[in-house]
Amino acid sequence: MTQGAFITIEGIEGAGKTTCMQVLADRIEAHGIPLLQTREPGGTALGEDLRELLLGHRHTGMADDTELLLMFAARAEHIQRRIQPALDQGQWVLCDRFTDATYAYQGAGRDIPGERIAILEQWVQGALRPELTIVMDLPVAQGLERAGKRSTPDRFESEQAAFFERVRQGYLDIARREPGRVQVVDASRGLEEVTAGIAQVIDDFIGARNG
Ligand code: T5A
Repeated sequence: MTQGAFITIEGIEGAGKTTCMQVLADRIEAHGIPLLQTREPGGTALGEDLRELLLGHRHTGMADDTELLLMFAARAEHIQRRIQPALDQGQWVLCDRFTDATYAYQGAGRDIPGERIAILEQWVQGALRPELTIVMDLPVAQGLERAGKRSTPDRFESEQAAFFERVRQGYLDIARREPGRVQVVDASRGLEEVTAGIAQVIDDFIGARNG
């Protein structure tokens, strides 16, 4: 059986990832492709518990390495229990954030060297990498304003704007290094334009893959 495609969506807070997940899912499912929609950190019972620890305010000030290792602990569980089995069965997997978020937040944001993250990436993922990653890019102030309107800030959303500037730049650096995998969508536009941009990216991908 052909392996399913692994697709991820990334961006700073309030970029519109959650909103656009449904657009992507609808386009994929319209082609009759079986799809698993999931998110990180999370996606499993254990992963969702780790998400609470990571996003909640109970452990404000946790060590950067602890944060990094908890992200990869959740990811190990997620890959072994859900992502890899789904791909092996030919399902496509659409994931709200994955390891690019670790390079952007723990790497660029918290200044953990990329080489250390790469060791964990290799250990936890083996050869597994997303085939397509959509980075939703917008100015930090605009993203934080949108996120702030939606809910009270979690532990990450309570960071200073300078942190998110580094995270945004971290994503753009990944996109520059890997243009074949990463597509940047201008998320600062109105929802209709953004979703049209997203739809174009996924339609092109489906067309090329099913070729
Ligand atoms: N993290 C995660 C790490 O540090 N390392 C890692 O390895 C991983 C995997 C997860 C946190 O964990 C961190 C990063 C994150 O801080 P999360 O909930 O997945 O948290 O991520 P958030 O960015 O917090 O999710 P948000 O829900 O804030 O952002 P979204 O999903 O990008 O935005 P969305 O769709 O909820 O939209 C926000 C608001 O804006 C509106 C929406 O209606 C909504 O109200 N909106 C728009 N308004 C106008 N125009 C548009 N184009 C709009 N698009 C959306």
